[in-house]
Amino acid sequence: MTARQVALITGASSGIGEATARRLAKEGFDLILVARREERLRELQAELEKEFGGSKGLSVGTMVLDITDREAVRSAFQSQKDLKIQDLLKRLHVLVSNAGLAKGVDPMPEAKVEDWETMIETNVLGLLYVTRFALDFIKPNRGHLVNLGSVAGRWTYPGGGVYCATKAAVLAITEGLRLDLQGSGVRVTNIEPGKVSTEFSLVRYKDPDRARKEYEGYEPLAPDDIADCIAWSVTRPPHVNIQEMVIFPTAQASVTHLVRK
Ligand code: 8X3
Repeated sequence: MTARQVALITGASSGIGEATARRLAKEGFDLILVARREERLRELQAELEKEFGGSKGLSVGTMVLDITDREAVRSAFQSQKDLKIQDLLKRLHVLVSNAGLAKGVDPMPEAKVEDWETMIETNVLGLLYVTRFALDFIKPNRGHLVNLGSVAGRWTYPGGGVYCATKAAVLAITEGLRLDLQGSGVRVTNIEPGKVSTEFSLVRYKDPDRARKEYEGYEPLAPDDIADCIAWSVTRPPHVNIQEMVIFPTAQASVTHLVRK
């Protein structure tokens, strides 16, 4: 019997990360769930173990980690004390770099520099730290890096300049990884969603009314829709590399064209 493959998911405590954890557990992956919110991770771990553990064989570990803390990320991979996580890391095949956020929609001349720093630190540096240290464990042949880019990485919109820049960086990082990993059998995929109904807008606007309005009058994508795309990408035959996937809600034709009823 071949050992079960392990997927590590960042930002696993909610939204796309959480949906991807559920979906990959169903597909037969063991999991390492990474996020800052310990309680949410533990709840998800317990739920998944109840549904897919025992005779179904799922093993789930959690890493409470701020991915913007380089030394914490380094130590989580290189000096891991938890024996269960150590064992899971030995079987690491798939990394889903999902953790990311947007802060504010102020025009650039008025925007908060701290918001820019938070976005760049999380979406670019945090993703790079995890990728770099995870790559020491990712198995050649059947290894797979999945990056959560965005339609914002391909098209820029007013008030989104720096967020868009971070997602354009994720696209370039994906292409760089593809080139540098060529020949290793490790696949790299950039998933680029449009509007997905998650905590994203609440974090961006810090205003529940504004966040709710973001998804009113049309059917936005659900986290499960994106988890579907990720699961499909990582379950293609080994010779198939889905390099980029752009997914909009049907009502959204570009980053600036959205039809609401
Ligand atoms: C999120 C999509 O269009 O709100 O990455 O920037 S958008």
